[in-house]
Amino acid sequence: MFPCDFAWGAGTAAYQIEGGWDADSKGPSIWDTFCHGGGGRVFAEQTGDVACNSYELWEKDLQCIRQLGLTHYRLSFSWARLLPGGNTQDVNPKGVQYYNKVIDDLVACNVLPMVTLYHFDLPQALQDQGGWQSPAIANLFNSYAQFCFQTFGDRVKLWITINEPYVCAKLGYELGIHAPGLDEPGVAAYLVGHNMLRAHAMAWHSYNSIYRSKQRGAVSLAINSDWAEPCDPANPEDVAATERYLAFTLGWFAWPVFVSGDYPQTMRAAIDVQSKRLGFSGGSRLPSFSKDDPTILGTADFFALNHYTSRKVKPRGAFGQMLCMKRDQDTEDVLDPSWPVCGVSWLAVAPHGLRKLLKYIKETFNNPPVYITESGFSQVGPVQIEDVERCTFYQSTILELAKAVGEDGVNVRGYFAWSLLDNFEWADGYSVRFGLFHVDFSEAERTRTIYRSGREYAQIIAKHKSRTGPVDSS
Ligand code: GBH
Repeated sequence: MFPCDFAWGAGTAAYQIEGGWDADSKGPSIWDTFCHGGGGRVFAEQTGDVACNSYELWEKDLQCIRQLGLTHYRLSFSWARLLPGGNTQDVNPKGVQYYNKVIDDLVACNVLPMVTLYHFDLPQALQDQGGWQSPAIANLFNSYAQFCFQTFGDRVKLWITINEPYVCAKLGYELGIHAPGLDEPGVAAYLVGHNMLRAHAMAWHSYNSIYRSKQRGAVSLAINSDWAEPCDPANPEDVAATERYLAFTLGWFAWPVFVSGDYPQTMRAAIDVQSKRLGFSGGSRLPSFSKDDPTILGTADFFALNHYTSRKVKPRGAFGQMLCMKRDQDTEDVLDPSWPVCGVSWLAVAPHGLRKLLKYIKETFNNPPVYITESGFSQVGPVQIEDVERCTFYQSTILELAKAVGEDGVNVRGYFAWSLLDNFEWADGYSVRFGLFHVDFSEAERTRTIYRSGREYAQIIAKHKSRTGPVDSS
């Protein structure tokens, strides 16, 4: 039912697991600055200074990966570990050595790496030059990407340029919940998203023209999206609100890359209407692509989807005089009471949404190959190694995935559970656990212990591997 070369993976991100925040000449990133700045922005003032200490304990991670029987492992590179000042004039050999070891070990164990170049942790040196709000960032990112393709692309065949530009832009620049902790509502996030698309596209074009013929890999960006459906499907206002919801999340980045080279019409119209209402006179807050920008359309070799949950949507109405994304989007989302809520407030379990979203992606974006690059379930409060709720989550999610592949004919190429390990869950610190392995953060060894969900995921993988026979490596 799943193709024989289907990727069964799990993912992590550098800042969430590595620690070694200033080890061996690593430069600081915006997350180091954000966490060290205090001010109650991260749960209990926790930091990723040590995290799972994967910088020193990589071999333990490899054991976990092997224990699960993963065919693929998704990790991210810390830009500031490779290039402490953010630019390629100053390469940190110890950083190169670390990722070389990780990649070589994976390949030696027959586990294929998928590498994310950017998972929220901009070098602080580049933030000091304007970061993602400066148009110059696209060139800098492109140089970093080229450096990585050049150095690691002989072994890495699956690349994600930027993880969740939506989250970076909105949580980092609109809401101030993530680093760099800015809140310039209604303006900055659109600019950041724009520069991320320009940066992504430049990196894709570099790969395409310089590296592809030799390295034969594939490059995309990871787009996060919930599934959304109208509260009342018979109410046209709810239907329109749902369309806006999808345009402002999935559409913001998927439309330019997969459909038109530009933002969804629905999104621009909604933003311009609110600008007008509030007498904003600085032109459209959503930037436009110019002929000097790289071509955005067609810059993804597959669709990388991070998917966690679903929403029911209706219009919001009633706002104050504040310009902000929420107002532009003008939607209110509610959870169906039948969907169980897990640890964190935003994550309601509605596995049917994955199947619907995959079908929507197939139909809207011309049947692209899809990797689900994140899917997972969190635990909050007392640790339960027998994490039966998470087991149910993975069982039911993978069942919906099987239907999407088998019945709807969606071209899904792989599934990556989030996450291999309990880790630093951004503003929630260590209070929220997403791992297939429990990590004991109270002791120096950071002991990894498999959860029941990890054991069950390993069984699922083994079952599918045996059904499809060994992967032909020729
Ligand atoms: C992923 O984003 C991240 O890629 C990953 O690093 C992280 O560990 C994982 O989620 C688990 O959280 O703060 O109420 O405004 C998932 C998509 C979108 C989920 C934003 C949380 C925040 C809601 N995220 N959402 S809120």
